[in-house]
Amino acid sequence: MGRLKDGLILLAGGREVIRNYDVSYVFRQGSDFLWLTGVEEPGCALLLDPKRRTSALYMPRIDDHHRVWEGHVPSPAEARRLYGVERVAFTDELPKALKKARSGHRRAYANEAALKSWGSSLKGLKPAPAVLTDALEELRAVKDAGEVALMRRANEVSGAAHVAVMRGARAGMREYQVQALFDSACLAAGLKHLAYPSIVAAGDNGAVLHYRKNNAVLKAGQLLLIDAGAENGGYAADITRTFPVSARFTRRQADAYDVVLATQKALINAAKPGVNSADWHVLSMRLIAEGLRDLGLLRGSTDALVETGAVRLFYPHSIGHLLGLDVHDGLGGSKRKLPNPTKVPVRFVARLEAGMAVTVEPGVYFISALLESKAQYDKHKDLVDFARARSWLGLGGIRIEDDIIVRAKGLPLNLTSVPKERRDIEALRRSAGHG
Ligand SMILES: [Mn+2]
Repeated sequence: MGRLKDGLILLAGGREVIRNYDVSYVFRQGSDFLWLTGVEEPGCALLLDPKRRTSALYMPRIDDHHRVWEGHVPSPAEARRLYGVERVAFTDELPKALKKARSGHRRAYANEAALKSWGSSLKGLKPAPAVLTDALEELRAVKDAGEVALMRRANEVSGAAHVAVMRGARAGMREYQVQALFDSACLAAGLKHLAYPSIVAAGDNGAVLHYRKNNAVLKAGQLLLIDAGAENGGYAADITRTFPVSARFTRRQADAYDVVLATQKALINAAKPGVNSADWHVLSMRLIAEGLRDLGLLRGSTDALVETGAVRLFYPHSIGHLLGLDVHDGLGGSKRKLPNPTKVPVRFVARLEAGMAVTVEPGVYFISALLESKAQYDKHKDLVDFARARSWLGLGGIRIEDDIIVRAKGLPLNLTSVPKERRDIEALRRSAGHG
């Protein structure tokens, strides 16, 4: 309300989506709505009036049929206590309320879903959904102590689940059986929802950035990449680890792993307030370029490897993203947006600030679609040893991802404590009986 004083603010929460017949998809509240209200029920709306400084939550009117099939839904009086909102009413009363509330306002800071449902009651006010989204992005980017506590617990539970996977995964299992180890550990520890569908990728599948099939059989000698996290009160953990299906890394796996790990640690240490996230990403590209040059996969100057995009054949994504109620938590709002000072295309270009939650997730991948492409070969043959790189195909991908909170002074707070040193991972695998 402090940011959007000259308009009426109206947000529609999420609605249930039918999967088939009378079965709905698992409902997840829209993150903006959840951030503002804490309400996890579908079909609600929030009306904020900055002029009169009032807030009202609108909930669907529930009948006995609904109560028979779906069970208890909070009454308006209960909801007022639960969510700390001044007024609670039913959504069918909202058009009438809008008629009253709109007087004296010029703009409607309503989200798209609210404009769709109640736009006719807001006629005459200038709709500004993008301004509302931007304000919320800005507010959500910096976490307060309560949010950090929720994220810390999401990370602790997810971290323990990653350790359970490192102990339990073995050759002969399907990737989805490894997924079951992770998911069940989170549920057993008290977190019912995952932040996103777990990626479990053995061997070559690790080179597919958003691998989703999770149905291949794990084989001895492969690497296993698992990118998975639970959510707590809606707040996500987003953690990736890569480890050998046998107890030990092969020489090549170890060499590539060490490049990623050294890069990841350096990038965590470099996450400070004032750093432009585009520069931070370029630093990750430089470190990976230098590491792969030492392995004979790349050649030429670090500048050239970054500026031509040659390093992107092995590292085609960026260093990280904001994290919060969404696993990819917006871009920090337009006020924080900076010009990109680099020659490299980057999506998230903002100044890092104390209190921001960010993932740090460099990776190295051996992707046949890039390494066997004639166009890529013609473009990068001077800087990439394609013959050598192709001999690494099949190794898959290595990504190491932790979640950090940028701090005003000193190193960031690392919420993730899953083993990532090679010797610790190998010791853990051995102690769990893997050969
Ligand atoms: Mn991530």
